[in-house]
Amino acid sequence: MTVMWDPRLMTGRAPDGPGLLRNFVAGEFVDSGRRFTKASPVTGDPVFEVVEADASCVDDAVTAARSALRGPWGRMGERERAEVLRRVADELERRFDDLVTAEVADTGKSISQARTLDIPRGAANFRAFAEIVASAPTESFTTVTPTGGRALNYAVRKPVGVVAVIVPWNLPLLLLTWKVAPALACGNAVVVKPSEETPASATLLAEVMAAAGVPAGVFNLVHGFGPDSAGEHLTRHPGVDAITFTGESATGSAIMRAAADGVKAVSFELGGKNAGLVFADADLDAAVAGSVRSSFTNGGQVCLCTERIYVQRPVFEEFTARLAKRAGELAYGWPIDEATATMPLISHGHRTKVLGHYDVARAEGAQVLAGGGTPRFGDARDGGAYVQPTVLTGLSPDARTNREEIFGPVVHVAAFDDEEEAYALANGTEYGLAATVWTRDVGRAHRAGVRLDAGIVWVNTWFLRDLRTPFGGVKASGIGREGGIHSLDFYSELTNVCVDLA
Ligand code: NAD
Ligand code: 6OD
Repeated sequence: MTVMWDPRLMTGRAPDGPGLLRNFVAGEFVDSGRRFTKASPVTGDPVFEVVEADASCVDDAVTAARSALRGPWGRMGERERAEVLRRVADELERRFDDLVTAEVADTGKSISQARTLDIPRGAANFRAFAEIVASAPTESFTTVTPTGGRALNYAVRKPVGVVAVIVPWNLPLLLLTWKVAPALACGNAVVVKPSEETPASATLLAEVMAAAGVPAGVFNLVHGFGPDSAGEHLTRHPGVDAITFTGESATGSAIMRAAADGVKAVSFELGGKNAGLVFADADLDAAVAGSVRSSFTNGGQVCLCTERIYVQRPVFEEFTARLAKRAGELAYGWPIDEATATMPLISHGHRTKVLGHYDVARAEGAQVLAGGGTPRFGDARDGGAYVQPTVLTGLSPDARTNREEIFGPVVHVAAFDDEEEAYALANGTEYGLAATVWTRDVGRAHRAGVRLDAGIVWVNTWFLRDLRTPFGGVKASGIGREGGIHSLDFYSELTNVCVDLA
């Protein structure tokens, strides 16, 4: 049965039974291999059946991508490709309601977040990279030759080839389009593997690609898991030229090993243990409201979420009490209620992991200032994967709770005395994705940008991201930068042409 995108999917029910989501290869939906069930995070009930791509399906997808590069797609100029990207954005906007249904059905996130962030950002990625590729600067140099003449050097941007795009479940369409849009803008063909937890919006994206006139084989989709499944088949495939991956740091290591065989280029956006620094001179209302957002948005399941907050001692008690109160007041509700501010975790497996971290924190001696357990609803949501938004304090910087990424709605708060100590605490982790600083001191704001070991430093805000800016992490949080022209550097190869003008 094909999927009807019935809005009741958003409440964790498939009224006519779970619809079938298939792979998309060479412009056709294909049904081969085993199937797996996708359960709703809201109720635990099955919402989709998904076809798992086997090695032969992945091989077909890579072959289709390679052959698309030899067709009309490979002969298009930047401006024509930019026009195709704009048509994809138009079509994403036309399918807006279906995409919202798909995203909420897969993740249990609130309909208001899907409507204001996930889906619009998906379309915005295509519009942004249409502009960026059409206006990318070129460089040329003249060189004096040994005979006293001149030579002209200029760089030609070419596609890398077949790009494997592997993404996680937290912001499924947003993170997928953030990679597919620049890859196509640069003239590549892609084989995408969404998370096994979020197959729906990627399947809709395949329909969107076909409707927007993207040539067959330029966009291919394979569903499945990582090891011994579609993910590993893809990363080990000799026909893949480059791999762009967002997910856990440990998975990044596994993919890097697989990529080593073919010396494939990699771009990695990985895990984090992001710090927030609240200085005594901060606007405390803004710092509390911003920290609620940065800790609990999307159920704490954003790589950029804050899991450690360090507060300057004079305002520590007040800030911590206000944060804990606000965490306890976050509105539970069904995803389709506009006022809902919480969401379930993605799966029961992930809930077990997050609750395990709550137990570790208690065993380490943490004080639980808010949450710490699971909510009870007295309805079908009791079958879902909910946990309470949680605020902890009392642990040392080297406690497991302060070192390991939890990826749930939980934050630990501790005090610091001076700026040097704040930077040392924030930097005292193997990760380095993002940091947030709350201060009114302009000098300190700029110093923090230099002193913090992170790919992104936000001052008096959080998750405000211009798509033209570089994005990525340092240390175990990633390799490389995507965003704006930095994406073009990963998704294209530069050939320098040197012409002797004598
Ligand atoms: P994950 O690493 O478990 O899975 C991500 C994707 O990789 C999935 O599609 C999965 O099927 C696939 N995969 C897993 N093992 C693989 C293998 N051996 N070979 C090929 N593919 C494989 O991550 P997740 O649980 O889906 O997502 C949460 C993680 O993602 C967190 O660590 C979070 O911080 C990180 N994340 C990082 C960013 C960023 O921009 N830095 C953004 C979002 C999420
Ligand atoms: O700004 C974006 O669109 C972006 N790349 C966000 C990443 C969020 C990670 O979970």
